[in-house]
Amino acid sequence: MSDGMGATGTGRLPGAQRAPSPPGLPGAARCLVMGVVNVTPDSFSDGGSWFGADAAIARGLELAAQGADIVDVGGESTRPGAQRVTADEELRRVGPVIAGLTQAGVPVSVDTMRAEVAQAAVDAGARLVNDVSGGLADPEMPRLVAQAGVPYVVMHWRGHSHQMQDRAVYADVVGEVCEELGRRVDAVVAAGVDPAMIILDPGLGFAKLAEHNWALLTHLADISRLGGSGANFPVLIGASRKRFLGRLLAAPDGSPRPFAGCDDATVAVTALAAAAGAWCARVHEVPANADAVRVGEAWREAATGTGMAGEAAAGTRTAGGAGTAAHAGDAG
Ligand code: PMM
Repeated sequence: MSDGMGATGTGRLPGAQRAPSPPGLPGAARCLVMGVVNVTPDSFSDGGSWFGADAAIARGLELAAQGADIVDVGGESTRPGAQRVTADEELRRVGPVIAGLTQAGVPVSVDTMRAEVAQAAVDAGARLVNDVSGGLADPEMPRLVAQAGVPYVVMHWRGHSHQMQDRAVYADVVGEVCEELGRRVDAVVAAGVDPAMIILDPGLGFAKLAEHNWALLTHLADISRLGGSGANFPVLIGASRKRFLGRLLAAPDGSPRPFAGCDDATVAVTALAAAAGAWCARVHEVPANADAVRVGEAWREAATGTGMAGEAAAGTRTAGGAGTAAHAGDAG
């Protein structure tokens, strides 16, 4: 498969040309950081921490102040085995939080599989619909997104939480995820969604075993182009605190590292994904990930001979900032 990096790519990291942000979202001069606020009692990584509108709004404001470009607000846990909540309950959880954050000027996305919730969220000011089912859970969703004219995260998904791990069976995970995402893109475009509004997500941990997640992370350029050489979609990744990191960092007795001990590993994935051209990283803890996307970007630019690092290499910048000629001469 192509690494999608073009003639300047020299194999340092398999990098994609990062697609621009869809209209209405922060620009993407680097990989963006999406901070997570789960207004749920049971999300596996932060369930219960921000359950209540005031706590959730305060957390969203904190994430934005720490450097989150977008704050993703969800009211339904998608952890493996989770049971669904009603639409009314989901709306009750996320509505005031989205309204409070957007009124404070924070760019907000809504993490929902329901058109009804997405509609209310957009009405309250959400700028992005993050649908982990890619329009499969609620057939009304693509039409609603098309009418609302907001960007849309189409994630790879094979079924609701109670059944998804049984479906983590692949002969060629990258090829199959690209093919299945491609079919979702065709379906949502047929429902009226502008392709320029689509963001793709490989759905780490959703009907995926650890080896599937790693394979997908190392093929972001293929996901961006759906395995072909056509359109270059922005790619969002959600590795933060997921079980495959806990398993990687397991204790000698094999017990997985608890999620709260996986933030450093998340930061490492964020840096690598940013270097490989990811458009956005969805994370629970922002500060170190906000640093990591800048490291990843400098790495990518140096590898591809573009941007700040490339200008420094060409001697076109003379003072100030990382990657300048002056900086390059520092002993440190
Ligand atoms: N993961 C979770 C929830 N929402 N949205 C996108 N686009 N991508 C993801 O990988 C994703 C998501 C589950 O994680 P959480 O319960 O810790 O939020």
